[in-house]
Amino acid sequence: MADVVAGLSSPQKTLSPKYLYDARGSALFEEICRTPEYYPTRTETALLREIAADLSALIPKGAALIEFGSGASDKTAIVLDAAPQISTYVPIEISHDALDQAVARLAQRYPSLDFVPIAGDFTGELRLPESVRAKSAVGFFPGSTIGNLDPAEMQQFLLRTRVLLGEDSVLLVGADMLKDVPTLLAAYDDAAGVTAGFNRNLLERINRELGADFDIQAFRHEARWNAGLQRMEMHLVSLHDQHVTLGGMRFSFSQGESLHTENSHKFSTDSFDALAARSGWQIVQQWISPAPQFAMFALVPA
Ligand code: AVJ
Repeated sequence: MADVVAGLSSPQKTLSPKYLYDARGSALFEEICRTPEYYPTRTETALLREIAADLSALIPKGAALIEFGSGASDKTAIVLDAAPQISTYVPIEISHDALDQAVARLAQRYPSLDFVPIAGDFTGELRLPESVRAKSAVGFFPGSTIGNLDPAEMQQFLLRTRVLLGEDSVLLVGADMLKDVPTLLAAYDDAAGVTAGFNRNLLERINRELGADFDIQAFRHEARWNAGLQRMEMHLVSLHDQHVTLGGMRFSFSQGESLHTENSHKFSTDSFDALAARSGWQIVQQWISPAPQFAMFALVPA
């Protein structure tokens, strides 16, 4: 609540993207992945299949695979199939339901794998149990989820992860690459309106959980390319002058004013290399798909 009030009180109204992923939001995101315009998920999945043997070669015998923001663990099986030397899977996920379901499903498919699920926010302070710390750590952070963080948060995440995973670790990070703006705009504003529904669901959630009175239909979804900051942005734009009440407070929106709901940063090999370098890591190997380009970076402590 305090978070939402603070976001609505700033000159550029903002809400944290993590609130997009309630049960309905997660289901809508999966639907986005099936739209023809949203290329990142299918491109990354195809890339992972393509490079699975290369990834396996980087993974030591008996390693623990630690996945950040694992969700439904959809891409994990590609790595587990290619690298049977992995002994332990450590999914870190804030949604208990998603975590339980993913573990139940994978436990059936990989009966000899050890599971050490951690329910928590991957951007927070994390600790691994001793049983996991004794093993070589391979971090897995697919989906270009890193692109949703601000540059300072990306750096903090990578610095903390370096401490968490230790000196002999490898960190595999999926990152969406810079590309022509029309492809990006279409990916974040699909013709069927699924992304628009995903964005508006945030207001429904705030109405339901925090007792606000957003008139959902009075906001339209907008995807914007921010060239200076090299990121896609999602906004909800007020169609007319209006007020919203929340927690006994009134927030006014003028016509055309936007509520900024998400950033998805896009990378070049140079920008990702610079991010790694200022965060205690270095790129040891990288794989980039054909256009629309999506990359997998293998990092080791610098
Ligand atoms: C799952 C956070 C990586 O930023 O591309 C998709 C979320 N937002 N369409 C992304 C999203 C709008 C997605 N991530």
